[in-house]
Amino acid sequence: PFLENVVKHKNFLTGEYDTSFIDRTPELFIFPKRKDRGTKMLSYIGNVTVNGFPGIEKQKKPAFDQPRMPKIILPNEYQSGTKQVLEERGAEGLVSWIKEQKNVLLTDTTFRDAHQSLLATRVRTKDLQNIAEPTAKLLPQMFSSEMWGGATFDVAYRFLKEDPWERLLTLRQKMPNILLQMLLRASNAVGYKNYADNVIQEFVEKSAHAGIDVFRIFDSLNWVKGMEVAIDAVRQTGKIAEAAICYTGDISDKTRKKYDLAYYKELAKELENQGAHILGIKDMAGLLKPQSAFELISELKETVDIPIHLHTHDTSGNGIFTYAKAIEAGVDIVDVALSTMAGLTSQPSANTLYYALEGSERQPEMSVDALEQLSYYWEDVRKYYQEFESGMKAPHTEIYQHEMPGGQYSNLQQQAKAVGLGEKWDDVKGMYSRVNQMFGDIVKVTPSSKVVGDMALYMVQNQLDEEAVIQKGASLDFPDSVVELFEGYLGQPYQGFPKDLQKAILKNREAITVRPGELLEHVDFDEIKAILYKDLGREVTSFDAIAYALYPKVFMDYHKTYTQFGDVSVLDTPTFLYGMNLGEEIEVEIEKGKTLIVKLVSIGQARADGTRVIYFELNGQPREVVIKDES
Ligand code: 3PY
Ligand code: ZN
Repeated sequence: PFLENVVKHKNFLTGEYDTSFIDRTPELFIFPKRKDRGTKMLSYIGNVTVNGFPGIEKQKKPAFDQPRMPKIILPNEYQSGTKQVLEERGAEGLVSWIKEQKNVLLTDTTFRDAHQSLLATRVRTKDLQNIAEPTAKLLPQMFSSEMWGGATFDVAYRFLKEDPWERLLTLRQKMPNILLQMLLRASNAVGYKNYADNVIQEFVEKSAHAGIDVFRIFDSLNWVKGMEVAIDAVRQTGKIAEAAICYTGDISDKTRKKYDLAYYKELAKELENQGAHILGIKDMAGLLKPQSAFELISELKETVDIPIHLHTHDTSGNGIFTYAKAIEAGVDIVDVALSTMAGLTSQPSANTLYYALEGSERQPEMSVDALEQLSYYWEDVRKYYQEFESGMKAPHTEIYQHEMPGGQYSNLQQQAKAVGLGEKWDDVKGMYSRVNQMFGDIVKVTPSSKVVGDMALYMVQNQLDEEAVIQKGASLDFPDSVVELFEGYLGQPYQGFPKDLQKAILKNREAITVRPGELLEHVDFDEIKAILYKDLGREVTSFDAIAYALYPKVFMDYHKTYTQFGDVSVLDTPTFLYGMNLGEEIEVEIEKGKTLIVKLVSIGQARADGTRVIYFELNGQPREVVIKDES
């Protein structure tokens, strides 16, 4: 167990160790108490069985089929891919390599944006891990796998009760031939507000070390100043800085002048000068229409020398047509998802694009059979998460009106339900676009999109219109996120804030116009480690410290759950989400080669103190746990 502890230790895995590592790392001598682990796990299962899982209506665990694995025999070795190009030729070499390719390159977003946009980001590491090796072996021509960042980071701690760093380390191991890509919200890291510069630098450095190769960096107001620290930090690691422009508005609508072609060209040039290796076009809501894509990409190809990587969402149903036009105009890389995780608020389907480009010299080089087989797996796994589906069943062209990002749609809908506005969802969507206009037509992407959503909910809830907000501003208590935006703490929007609205919202407060990072004090990571050491009772990794710096409460709640229930990431997803049915027996591999057999025997009556005794068999031995019934 000692060696096992050493090689699994995060500092060891990330190279953060030296000869004193063993002396400084007392937890290497703490061997898991097996009995304890079993009881903790039974407590988790008992608890979900009795009380349900947050966000899922309490119900009997449905019957799910075992996900279908690809029937293609996997080669023993991984075929070398883009990861080796980066390793052998460096960042600039990879850029040259991209430019040499005739075929359009593909990024597979199945592991990140696809489920962020379809399933409220709830896909667990276990379900990614099981298909990671087949994916990397069957699709070695993939440019990258977008598998981290965005909302996945906090959702992992908050709802899935697992460590996102473990996800990265695991997928890195199973996908050694493909570039791993993440979405980084520039100065907002993977959070919802600006952080101190050294938090961004530390986050980037450790993410690169743990396995991220391509950082797609964007600012939620397209404010280049807010992206400088992140771009520089990525360049220093030797990894790829893909600086992205968030596409907003509609360049084909000549009456909307704010975000026109000239605006995008200017931004692209700025980002290239800032040191971007790749230019990302992040069409987070799916607003880029086919002909506009042709125009935009054609013009940008003339404007910059670096490769262009296009990201869209298929909400309108126009995604494939948009990609076809962008590809015709020379776009280098596009984002797709496996077909059963594609379409609607997610990315366009890889399988569909493959066929759409048949006969074209830019058709991606890829086994469509592999795409289909991997899609079967996702078709089955997706059913586990059916309770998190948004209910959207067909293309929504109304996206061109409300302009809500793909990843926000199902989340805002949940938020509306939570405050009792579920029945007023249409009003909320309408208000969303009115708030955008009221804010001066701003870029809407996390976190600015969340502010627009918060304000829309606030206005519908309080029956306010645009005029009332200005008139009654002095007596209104606006949501915190709205105040912070107008204070300048998310940066500066293009052409500034509407002054009268800003005055109404801020009342007597002063707004800032400098980069928030210039005002935020550097975080002392040693101090965080010292604080955490006391609370966690174990060595604190740099990963823990960063997570705590980003969101202290979320991290501590995660830790509390971990102390109570142990490592629940080892449970299969149906059990994790629904618990167990009476008489059911499951196997849980708690570590390689160690399997527990768990049977739920019976659930006792609720007692006077609101608890129930749950009777299990653990490896054939009777075991009881006491659960508080929250109903
Ligand atoms: C995120 O920031 O999580 C996004 O996906 C924005 O589109
Ligand atoms: Zn997206």
